[in-house]
Amino acid sequence: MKFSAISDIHVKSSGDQAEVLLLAFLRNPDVQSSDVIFLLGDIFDLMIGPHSQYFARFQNYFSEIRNLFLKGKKIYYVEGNHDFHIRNLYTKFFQIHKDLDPALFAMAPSFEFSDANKKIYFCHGDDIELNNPTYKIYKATVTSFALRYYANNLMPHFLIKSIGEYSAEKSRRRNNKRYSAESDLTLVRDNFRLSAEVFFKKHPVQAIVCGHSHVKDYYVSANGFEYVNNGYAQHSKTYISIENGNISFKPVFSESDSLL
Ligand SMILES: [Mn+2]
Repeated sequence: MKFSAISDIHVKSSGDQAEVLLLAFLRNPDVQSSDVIFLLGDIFDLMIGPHSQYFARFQNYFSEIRNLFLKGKKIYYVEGNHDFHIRNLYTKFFQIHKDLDPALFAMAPSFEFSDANKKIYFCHGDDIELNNPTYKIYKATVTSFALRYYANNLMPHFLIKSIGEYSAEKSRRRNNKRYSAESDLTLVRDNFRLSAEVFFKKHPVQAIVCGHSHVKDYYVSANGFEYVNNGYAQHSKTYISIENGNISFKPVFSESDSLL
């Protein structure tokens, strides 16, 4: 089997560089030849709740996934911490596009596949991350029943849009800082390797595929599993490809794209 996975693209608005990357990923012939295409969270920044406005704001994305579903391609989505409470958005999407098969789309906190004698675990990465107590409080709050209800039923779209623009500016500053210090990356990378080790003890698999850390990494554990993270997609400009159990990073853009 063949899987393609990407996360942490952080598309803020249609026409930005992140959207260019997301569309190039979805249009990539190698990605399109996968059995399953995984979107592992933080694809959008922000996308919260089932607001129909997203269909217009991210028209290119929704028409691209429509094309993929028309071709019978499967897309499996794991919500991140910048795109969540969006299950009902996809329910609406399939209500609008009655010619598409909703069984081609799945959403879950994680997915597990067995192929080529390997059990492969796909997630966003925040659920396995250790040593981040403030994040855990944030995550528990945003996924609480009350906020889920608010996001699905009451939260106005304009509020999410303005929160998105504010937090985009904050995370831009944070990322600039993050990428200026090499030692910071090593700490985050090692914490995720450790998190993968701890996860593996409770839940043994042969490969853990995730994102969230924004630190690209491929690590083979002495305990006999692989951990792979594609990092911040706008920096890595790659995606994770798993073909017959073999994991590699592949470039999102083909050479013909760069000639455009
Ligand atoms: Mn994240």
